[in-house]
Amino acid sequence: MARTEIDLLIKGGQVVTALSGSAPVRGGDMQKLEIIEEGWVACAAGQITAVGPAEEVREQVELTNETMVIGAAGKVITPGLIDPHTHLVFGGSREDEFYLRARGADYMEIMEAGGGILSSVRATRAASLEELVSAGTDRLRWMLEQGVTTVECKSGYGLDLDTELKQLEAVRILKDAQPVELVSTYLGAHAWPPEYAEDRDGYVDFVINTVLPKIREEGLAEFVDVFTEKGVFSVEQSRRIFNKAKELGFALRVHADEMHTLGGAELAAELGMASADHLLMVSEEGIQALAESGVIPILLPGTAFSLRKPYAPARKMLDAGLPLALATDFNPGSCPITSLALVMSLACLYMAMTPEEVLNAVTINAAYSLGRSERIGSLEAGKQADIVIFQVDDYRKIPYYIGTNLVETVIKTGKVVVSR
Ligand code: IZC
Ligand code: ZN
Repeated sequence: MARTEIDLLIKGGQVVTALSGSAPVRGGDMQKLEIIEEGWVACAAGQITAVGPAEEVREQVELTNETMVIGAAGKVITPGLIDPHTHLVFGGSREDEFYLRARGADYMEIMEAGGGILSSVRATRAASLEELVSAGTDRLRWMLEQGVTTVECKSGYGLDLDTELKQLEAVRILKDAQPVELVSTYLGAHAWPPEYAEDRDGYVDFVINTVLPKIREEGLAEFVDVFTEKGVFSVEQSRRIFNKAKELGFALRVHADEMHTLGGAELAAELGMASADHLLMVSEEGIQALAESGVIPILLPGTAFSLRKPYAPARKMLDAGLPLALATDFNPGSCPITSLALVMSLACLYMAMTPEEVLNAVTINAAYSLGRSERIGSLEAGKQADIVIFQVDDYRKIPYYIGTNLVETVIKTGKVVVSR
């Protein structure tokens, strides 16, 4: 057999990956991982060419003078982590509300009093494009240094046309300006803008007739999301927005059943969405509807932690055979957490997920929810070389050492982009 010339070889670590393929892993199968002790990962031109035990990979590859060799003995090698739900780009910050919430103030009450999301809307409207890009660059660096190589980013802090476009334009600039792969989502239906306080259906009309077509025309987002929540967007208002988005060719994600049991999960199943996110308050019927659909439930335990709310019923969903993903929900209000590893620890401790389940959740299932699992989300020949090396010898230590960044090396499309 002809050997492939490679430009990167990672050798001798514990290789840990979802089983091969691009399908999501569901229910009981989320316990399964492929684990290769003292494994090798070979890459060429940004792609993985071989993964396996040393003796197998050695026979398939040819090293040249240019081949970079990284010794990973005593280390864990995983796919690049994927964060499929963030509100990355915003102006200002909300540490003042953090103090209020620490003393017992409720997140939704702060919002209803004109703070919360609307406070970030004011700061984002006031920020220049350059300021949004600069802040986004810093935040993406924090995430990359913690092993995250793909991040979904929502708008939703403009609510008017110009600021929503400015946020999505910032994401477009960031895509080319730094290594993390970004996925854009339009979340105009995130809160009621002050301009439409007395005419809520007028705002829904504005989103449908003005903003969605413009964003489609400019190619500024792949997904459309809605904050479907009591006091925010009703299921009926959400359905109107989603139907139009679908007609225009967007794929869909939804903030579902976060604070109240409203039926967001059922709506996600009805419309064949890519994901239904949060689900702290999902009903039995909602779980059943998701089980009969292809929707990926994305759980965000950092938000439950930060808001001191009950956690989503992960074990019930796994028992129902669902393919769970996990994300940070990084945002300036309910969850200022950039660490996906911390979220993995919280998922283990407070949702009784296992280290195997959380690894599948932040790799292959997260990739699938973003429509990218053919290319990323596992370590296997033919996939993109997005790889993390952790400075521990067993993958179970990743969620176990809570709050410590164990990342040593991050490789994005075959290039070393973090080395600590
Ligand atoms: O800025 O508070 N829940 N949207 C829905 C958020 C939290 C983000 C925020
Ligand atoms: Zn969110």
